[in-house]
Amino acid sequence: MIDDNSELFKEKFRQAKDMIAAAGHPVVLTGAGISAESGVPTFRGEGGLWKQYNVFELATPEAFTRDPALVWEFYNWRRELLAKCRCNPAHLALVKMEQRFSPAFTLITQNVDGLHTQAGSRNILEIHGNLWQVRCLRCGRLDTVYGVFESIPPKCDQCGGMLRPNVVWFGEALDPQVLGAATAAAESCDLMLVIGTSAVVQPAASLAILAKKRGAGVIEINLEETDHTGRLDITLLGKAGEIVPGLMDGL
Ligand code: BJW
Ligand code: ZN
Repeated sequence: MIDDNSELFKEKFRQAKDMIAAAGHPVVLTGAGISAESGVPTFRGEGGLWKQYNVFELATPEAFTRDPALVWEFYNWRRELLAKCRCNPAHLALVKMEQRFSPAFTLITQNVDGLHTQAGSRNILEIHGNLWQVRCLRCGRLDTVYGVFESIPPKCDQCGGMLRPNVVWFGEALDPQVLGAATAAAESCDLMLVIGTSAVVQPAASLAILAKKRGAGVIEINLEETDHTGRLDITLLGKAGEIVPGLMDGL
């Protein structure tokens, strides 16, 4: 349910709809909150722990070097959980938005869950990688493997090297091509929707500020206020699964 049913919320919602309808080349930036209603745990909510481990201490190259089997156990657990999750009305509403604006539409996601692809979005920049992809540490081969690995850490079919999840851990550089495309989209868009991100992880968080500085209208949708709130044009507080379909209704 949209938690704020006040006249102010209705006015902001109406303004947001008008901004979307008037956009020429919009960008959407999503974070873990858009998948929360699909059952995917967010990072900084209650889902910040796995067993007794802090997920931020596992999602690092140092943790993988120290104990690759432990880190793979964590990723196997996430693979098992994610296999049961399905895209929700917010993901589907963004497919509708892409169809309305395509080809002048870019979806930038920090999520590694692949749910935007499952929903049917096409022009997606997965700036933190993808949980279903693996990369060989020896030969660099990229592969997509669904399901869990029976033997961990898993080995490359081609060269026998150790595989790692093809995601971006803290302290690692984002793929320069993907980040370059995301930055270019943020610099040149005339509207940005920022959905379900706590806006604390860089460089993703700066993309919304960059879009705003370059003159785009920027709308935030989140359950709660974030570091972005007050720096953007409109913040709509509520569930992405309810607000985003409402925004695209009649588009
Ligand atoms: C709902 C909802 C509902 C809930 N509806 N809303 C500048 C200053 C300080 C530090 C740095 C800096 N620049 C770089 C850094 C370091 C670091 C960083 O940002 N640290 C900060 C935390 C302080 N950044 C990096 O290390 C990055 N690398 C880098 O910059 O490299 C530079 C370099 C260059 C050249 C050579 C070498 C290095 C890499 C960042 C990688 C982030 N990786 C992770 C893990 C991915 C893999 C995996 O999943 O296993 O990405 S961390 C985690 O955070 C994940 C997420 O994509 C990311 C963002 O989280 P997100 O999506 O915002 O989720 P939450 O949980 O935080 O928030 C959910 C939100 O949803 C909340 O607001 C809820 O309210 C809301 N919500 N339900 C709507 N139903
Ligand atoms: Zn290999």
